[in-house]
Amino acid sequence: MKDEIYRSEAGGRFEFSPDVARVFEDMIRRSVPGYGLTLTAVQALAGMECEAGDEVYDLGCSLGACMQAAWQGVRGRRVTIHGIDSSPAMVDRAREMLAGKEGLHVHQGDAATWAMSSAKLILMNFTLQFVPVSQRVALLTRCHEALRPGGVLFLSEKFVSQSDPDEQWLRELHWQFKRQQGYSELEIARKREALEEVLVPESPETHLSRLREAGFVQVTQVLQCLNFGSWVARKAA
Ligand code: GEK
Repeated sequence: MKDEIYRSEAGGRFEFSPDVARVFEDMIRRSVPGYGLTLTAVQALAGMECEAGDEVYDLGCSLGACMQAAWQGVRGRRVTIHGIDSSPAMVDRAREMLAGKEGLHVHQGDAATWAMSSAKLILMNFTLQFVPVSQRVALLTRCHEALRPGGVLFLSEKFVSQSDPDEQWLRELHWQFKRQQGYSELEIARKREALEEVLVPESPETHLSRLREAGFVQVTQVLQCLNFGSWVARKAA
């Protein structure tokens, strides 16, 4: 279903409402440049890291696209994949969409407090940006603690550049991407306003240093498309 939410609405704070959940597949593909590549990377990472009996968590799973990518990567290996999302509407739709896929479980809850343990892989794609900045290091530290030795966190975020001219350039490229995906100037402006102080992006430097602060020993960037990036971080073996 096509995302036309900001064609008619005059604004308000962005929420993961039933209306957003209905159009979310279209919204994320037309809003996040390189989203398909993120799923490709998750599939490859899960295929490389996970063995039979392993546990995977996807924090902020929305409709479960990353869970499905991981599932395809580990096909036939009896890996359990838990998706956690705070939006009841997302959880309801994700459960419908993943029905019948063995080993995939969707839970409604807060990533900041959800009990995780013995994880081999934790996915957090475009979710940390919605968590209050003051709580981000604690969440990453919990992820680090929940991972088994040698386990991996895959983190994707919209980011900002520390250089003003580069930031302006990246931002304009993102708006151009959205125009080319069929969003009007009005839709782009309304969504931008709705996300003010809801989605708070940070710089790649901040992500790298926070991942290290949370305890990860090996941290590297694996993807960038315009102002969206992904990092992998491994816990010491
Ligand atoms: C994908 N990963 O398709 N706890 C749990 N869920 C949360 C929290 C929280 N504290 N805060 C926000 N969410 C997905 C896309 S979307 C990204 C992730 C976007 C959930 C929120 O309900 C939403 O479903 C998701 O995180 C963010 O790859 O819309 O830009």
